[in-house]
Amino acid sequence: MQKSILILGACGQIGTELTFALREKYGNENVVASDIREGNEDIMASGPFEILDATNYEAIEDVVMHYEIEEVYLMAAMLSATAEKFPMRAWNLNMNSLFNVLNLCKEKKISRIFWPSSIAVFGPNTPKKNTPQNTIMEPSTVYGISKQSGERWCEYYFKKYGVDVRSVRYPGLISWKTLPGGGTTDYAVEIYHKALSEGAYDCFLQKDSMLPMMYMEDAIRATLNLMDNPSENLKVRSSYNLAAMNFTPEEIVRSIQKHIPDFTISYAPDFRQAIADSWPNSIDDSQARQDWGWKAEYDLEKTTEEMLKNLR
Ligand code: AKB
Repeated sequence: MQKSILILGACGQIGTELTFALREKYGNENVVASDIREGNEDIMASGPFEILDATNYEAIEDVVMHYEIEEVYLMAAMLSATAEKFPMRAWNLNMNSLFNVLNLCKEKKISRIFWPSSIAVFGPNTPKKNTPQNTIMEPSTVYGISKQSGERWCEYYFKKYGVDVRSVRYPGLISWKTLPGGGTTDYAVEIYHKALSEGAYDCFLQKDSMLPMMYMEDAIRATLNLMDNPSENLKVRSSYNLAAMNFTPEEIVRSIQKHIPDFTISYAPDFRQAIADSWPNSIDDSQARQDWGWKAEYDLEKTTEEMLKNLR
């Protein structure tokens, strides 16, 4: 099937791999990558690339019209740790970029949107274990507040204007192609880099902080799968819970030590500990399994093998 796609925030951790996957699926020339600044050279060289500010409605509209874009993936966002330092900038980027694409779809200039939400929509009063799809959501972080508001707006635009917006609540994502930036779950990527380069890592979370995580290949498969499903299958238009594995820093260390026995860890929790403490330990993703057949393939051991093999 031929379609024309725009990715906003294509040079970030998820955007990079999503761009490669979409170009493979739909053809390089049909997938326009964009970001606020130049980034990954392969992304800029392998297909159309535009410098684009996701908060600028007119600029996005120009690109949409020029390339006759049908689908937009909005991956530009400020993540949890950075957002705590720049609350207003985070709110401006995370919300205005979403309104821009929702309004483009409302005005029938595009026909479908993917927008990522996060486990950050949950807060300290949410049940921590097997967090259900529908539950108490009182996020205590700037990023979480923006994602929860975004979910409400997505559902509103779907119900009120028929905007076909689809979303998942990503857990922490582990990948080797591009480093994450500004998140609380970033430690689970940094730790592999440091294990190989220095044989030691100083972790900013305490050893028993359990968080939901996912290997990038699963996350990309989930995203493409959700976007491929017929609209009538999708019962949730806020955002779907998505799960793969849950682990603590101590557990990821043990998994790495199976390959690098001398690897050592020290713990120096900082302000990100409070963010991690407010998030679930594990997620119930049965609604996604039921509606569109979601199932994760990577557990911690398989993720560790892939990360070390590819980073080496
Ligand atoms: C973060 O740590 O901020 C992100 C997320 C869980 O959405 N990785």
